[in-house]
Amino acid sequence: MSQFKYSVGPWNVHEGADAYGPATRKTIPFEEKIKRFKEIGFDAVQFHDDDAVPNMNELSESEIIEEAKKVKALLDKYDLKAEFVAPRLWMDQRTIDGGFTSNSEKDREFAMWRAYRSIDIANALGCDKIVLWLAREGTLCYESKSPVQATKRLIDAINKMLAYDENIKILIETKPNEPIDRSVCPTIGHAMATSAASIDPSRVGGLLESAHAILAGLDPASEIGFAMAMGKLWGVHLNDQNGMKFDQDKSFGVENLRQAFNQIKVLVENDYGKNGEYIGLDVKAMRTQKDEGSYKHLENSLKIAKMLEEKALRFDYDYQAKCVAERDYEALEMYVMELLMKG
Ligand code: 3MF
Ligand code: MG
Repeated sequence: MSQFKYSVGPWNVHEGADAYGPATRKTIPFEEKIKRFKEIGFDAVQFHDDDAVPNMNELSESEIIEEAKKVKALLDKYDLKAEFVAPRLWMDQRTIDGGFTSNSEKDREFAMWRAYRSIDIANALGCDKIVLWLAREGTLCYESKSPVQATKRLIDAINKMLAYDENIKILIETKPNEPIDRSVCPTIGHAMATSAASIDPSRVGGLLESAHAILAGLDPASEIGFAMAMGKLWGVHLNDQNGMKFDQDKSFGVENLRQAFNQIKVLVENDYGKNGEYIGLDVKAMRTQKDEGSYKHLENSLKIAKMLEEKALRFDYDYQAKCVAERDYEALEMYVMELLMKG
């Protein structure tokens, strides 16, 4: 039995389009995805605001809430929870230059409108977490934005959300680049500092994605550990990444097995999930995968995470202490390799 509950987003089952080519798989209807998520063993679903309410820009504020309630009924039907809602501030014409940190006041207002609606949708879905993946909050042309002003604008936007709803929690999902070049909030350390600068640090935390840490040249397990030391790791997106290149969202553990093990180990050791947090698997199938394999990467990632949890539970802390006392880290390292490589 796993100590963890798992979540997934509808975007994790996708058609395979990339920047250089069209879709390779057919679109799967939303309800069918939800049904399969439950069958595969997930406990909760992650939402972008418009995953829950498509065309929300054309709807009134009360219509948006009504639409979100229909999605809540669908989740109830399949006995799934909503983990979080994320305002999708990267698709719209009005967020080309970023939302919260845009140089245009009108665009910043639009971003706030979407952020408030995300909170309304979260309430209708019965969850209290808003994730900010700050996709375009940064620069392509460095001199186009002041890093000081952009950071202050981000804090200001977060403060407005905190003031809008006194129960909502904000999780900053950090990422150093892609689609933006230089992000205003690239690492978990930045998220923690932003939290500390907000009007209610107890309601601003972080979400660490393995691939995003690797893209920043950092170790995902250490990023997780840092946020946990602050009591502010409220979400993770486990996946994998082959070095510092484009964001790959590979199945968890398939590139960096020892690094994956250490992510699970730090989560196990620090009782991640004790306040209802989920392990999210933010993975994507390879573009080459056929339609019938649309969910295999999710099944594989879940299986790998559970196998690594079992290894983490078997970790011999007495032997570790002995190696540490003798400063024999070669022996400790070999022990870890054998733990991972033997059945
Ligand atoms: C991009 C991501 C995003 C976020 C999602 C929810 C589309 O690299 O990781 O996935 O996870 O927006 O926060
Ligand atoms: Mg993610």
